[in-house]
Amino acid sequence: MSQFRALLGVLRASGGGPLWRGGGVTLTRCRPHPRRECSSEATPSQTVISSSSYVEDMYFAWLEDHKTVHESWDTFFRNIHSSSTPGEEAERRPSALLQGRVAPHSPDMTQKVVEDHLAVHTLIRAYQIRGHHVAQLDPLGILVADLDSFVPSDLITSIDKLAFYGLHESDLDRSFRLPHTTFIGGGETTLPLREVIQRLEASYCGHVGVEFMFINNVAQCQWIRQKFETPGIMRFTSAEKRTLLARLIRSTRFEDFLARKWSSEKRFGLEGCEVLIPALKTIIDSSSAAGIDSVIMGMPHRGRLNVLANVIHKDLNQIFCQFDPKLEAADEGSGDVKYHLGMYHERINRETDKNITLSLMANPSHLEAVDPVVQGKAKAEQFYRGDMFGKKVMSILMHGDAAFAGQGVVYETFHLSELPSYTTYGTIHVVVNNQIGFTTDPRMARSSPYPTDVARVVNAPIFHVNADNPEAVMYVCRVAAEWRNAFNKDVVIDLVCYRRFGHNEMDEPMFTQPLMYKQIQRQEHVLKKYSDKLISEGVVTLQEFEEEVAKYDKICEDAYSSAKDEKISHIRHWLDSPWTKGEPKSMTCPPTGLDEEVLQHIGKTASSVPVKDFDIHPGLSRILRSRADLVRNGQLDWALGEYMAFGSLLKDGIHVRLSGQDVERGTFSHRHHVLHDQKLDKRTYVPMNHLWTDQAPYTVCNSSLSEYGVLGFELGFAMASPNALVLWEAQFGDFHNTAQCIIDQFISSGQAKWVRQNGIVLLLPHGMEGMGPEHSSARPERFLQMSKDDPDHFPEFGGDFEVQQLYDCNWIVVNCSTPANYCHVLRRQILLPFRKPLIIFTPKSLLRHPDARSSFKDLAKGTRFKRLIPDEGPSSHSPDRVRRLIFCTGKVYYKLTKERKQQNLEKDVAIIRLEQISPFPFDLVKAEVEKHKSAELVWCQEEHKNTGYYNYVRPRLLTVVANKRPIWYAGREPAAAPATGNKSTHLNELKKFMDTAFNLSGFRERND
Ligand SMILES: Cc1ncc(C[n+]2csc(CCOP(=O)(O)OP(=O)(O)O)c2C)c(N)n1
Ligand SMILES: [Mg+2]
Repeated sequence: MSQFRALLGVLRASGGGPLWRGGGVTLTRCRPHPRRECSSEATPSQTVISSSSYVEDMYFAWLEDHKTVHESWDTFFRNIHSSSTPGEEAERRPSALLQGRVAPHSPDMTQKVVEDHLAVHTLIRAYQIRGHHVAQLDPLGILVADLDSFVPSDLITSIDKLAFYGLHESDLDRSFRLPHTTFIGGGETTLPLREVIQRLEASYCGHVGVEFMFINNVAQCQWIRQKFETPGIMRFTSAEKRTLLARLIRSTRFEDFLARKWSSEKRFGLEGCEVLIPALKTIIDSSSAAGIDSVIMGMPHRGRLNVLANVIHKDLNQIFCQFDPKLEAADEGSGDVKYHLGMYHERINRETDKNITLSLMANPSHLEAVDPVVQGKAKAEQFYRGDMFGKKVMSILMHGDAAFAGQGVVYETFHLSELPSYTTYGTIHVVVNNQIGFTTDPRMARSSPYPTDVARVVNAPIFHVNADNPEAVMYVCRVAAEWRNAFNKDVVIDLVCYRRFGHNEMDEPMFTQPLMYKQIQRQEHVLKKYSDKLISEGVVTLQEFEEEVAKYDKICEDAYSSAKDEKISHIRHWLDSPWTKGEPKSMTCPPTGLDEEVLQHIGKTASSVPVKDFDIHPGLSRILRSRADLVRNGQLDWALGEYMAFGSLLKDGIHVRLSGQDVERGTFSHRHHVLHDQKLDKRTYVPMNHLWTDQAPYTVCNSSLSEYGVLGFELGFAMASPNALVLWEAQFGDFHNTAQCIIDQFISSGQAKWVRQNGIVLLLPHGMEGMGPEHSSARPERFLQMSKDDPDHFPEFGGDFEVQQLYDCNWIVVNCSTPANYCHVLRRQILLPFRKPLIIFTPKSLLRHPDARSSFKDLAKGTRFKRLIPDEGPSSHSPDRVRRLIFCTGKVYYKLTKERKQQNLEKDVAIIRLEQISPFPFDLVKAEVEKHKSAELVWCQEEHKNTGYYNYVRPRLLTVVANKRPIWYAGREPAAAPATGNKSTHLNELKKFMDTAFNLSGFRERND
């Protein structure tokens, strides 16, 4: 690096001026286009030779048409030609001829000029590609932001490096024509090599490192080059500088204030990256100017309070009162307000005088988990507002350097960025790159040069910037906002900064980073540096600066005084996206049945191709024909049940969005919601969108192969509006665990922690089909274990118990055994007066099982979801005589009924289906138990004993019978793997537990 700077000193010292003169001819520079504008103006004798390319251009123009150049040029070129022997002209290049350093007709010279130009072009390109590697990015000056002190050999870091290109020191003052792929010339088309290097260095190796040459779109590269290469482009007015200073004051003094008042509190302060606040505000200003009126943000712990205070403009007293240990919570919520709750605020943007809504999403500790959630929420807002290209709504994501590099969900989120049903039309990512993650150095924390390399996969430009240069930061933020507006693509701002204190304010960083922290202690604060700069430039006076500081300090002090009066914390004040729906007006749910005509109409659409000249696959024609047969007979299979639910909700103006891997067709090829023309590529048809003229839109979208990212996205989408049914389907239920963080941190606990309702639906294919340990289990036990209903408490059944219970729970877990019940539960999800996550274990073999069909009657007007399906067969005629009552859920029911029939036990054994497992239908189970007074109570499941539903159901059944009757188990033995991969073992296990289920003396013997 030092050699590089030394060279630049040499370059600058020697100044510009013509590098060579030759042949007694002097040429002056002429702009802009020599062929058209100079030919009649300048003459060879008036012209100083500073540009061989210029003369080349003139020469080619003359060759094409002698009249296009000035007559003196005409004479000049004629003379040269007449002095050459025939045949030589074609060999000769005018620049070689005119330079005069060699004989005008030397082919060697021609070649040299071409080679030197190529070398200079290559050099320019080298800076564009690799300049960021030597940019001065680290404010501390001790680390290299790309983790590599190697200086690329093709950057001119010392005079002898010129030899890399076959150039020599003497070439520094030679002028070269600039390629169209650079803007360093400004208005010049040629520059001396010395100037070329200086300008490249200024553009690419200063406090901004621009990483963009991996982008495979020329127009986008040109756009960026223009933004960073144009001489003098990074200039600011005095007013802009003053605004920047004022924002920096607020950011800095806010942290100082907290540190003074609550010196022993953790706050994950922003010290060392105070510039984040002006950076965000610049992005918001520029975006607002471009028409954005809603910004949805996600961020981690670092600087969160500062962002709430100075970007979102949360009342300071509301923030300060959170530090009071005596503050009482007025409502539910786990109380981790300071670091995790979100915020929503509508205000006027002062710079643009336009309205803007800013929301910061609530987030868990799990770094980066909020990324896809923010994207989903932003997408939903765009969708519902008809903001087709993200011109109104945008998202900003903030990241820590270690988390951005380390967390896989970042990659998953990037991969959604340009998918039609998931794009938010460009996200601005801001990385607070303090070059440390808790106690871990970057070189131990990542294998990539920069923490931002993940963004390269989507061709997002990355602007690395030294955070101690606030103007450079402001500039890249402005460019980032303009980039998003121009191209609707993601962009990354890498704020290379430092962390002045430990991970939190209580941590001692010297334990692990002694040298870095010695330097940090010596490091002058950015506010001091910048205010000194502006004072010395005369932009502000010392007095003005001090007044601005005092003004903000007083704001903080006043808020501090009024915060003392806050005795109660209202978590509802911290909602990131409040719904207008508000509290439920009544705790009831209407029936979820449908008119026969509606069923018929949806059924017909589902079984036809309602568009002309559309060739579908013959196999699909067969499927549609058999659907049509079912509809004619008033019957439903699983796919039709789903169609009825979606179609009827669309009719009522409810947007339905189904997302997940291969959901359009359905993993098991049963759904076929998107028809594909077999003859015309990309011609598709979604019948569900053509049911009624004034229906809501239906979105069905195959997702990228991600669970964490996509489930997070859909959760965010579902947050935006209560009037939408948003479903995520796992390819197989067991894959949900790669999205476990979203399930644990948001879905199961989100409402409890953040007072935020969400009606997302998870469809998890589940069932033991002898297919082996993979793909068999959606792990019902995990969902049930996290259900919050008390196993030991027998509830009171007042009011509408079903709805009240749903209101009180954290999520609903169901396993439907019939298509009609599946349809009902989906409809109930929307007809409920509140929103609650719904987990549905969906079948595989039942999709086509002839017994697993429903009749239109099961969906008729007045019908509703059955939480429990009693036995309506022979056993129901004399329940007193029933000897065994088997409770089960899902597909095992069909195995049980078949076995019971074979064993002729239909009067002796009643089989009850628990369709809603959680919250547990205590009322209905109690009724069944009381009806079958003398029956043994058995829980039967096909899953292993340590998995499935048993551990959830058993204590609740015991509570129902007040522990007075035993609960027996019929199912697979405990096992580590969810299922066997051996077909015969699978069948043996099945036979064994069926025997247990129907051996009516088996449990008695065990009792004896
Ligand atoms: C998924 C996850 N793993 C681990 C942690 C614990 N943790 C909290 S902060 C932190 C370091 C984060 O470093 P970085 O992303 O660079 O942010 P910084 O604190 O430096 O601003 C870690 C490991 C976490 N919060 N989330
Ligand atoms: Mg960090």
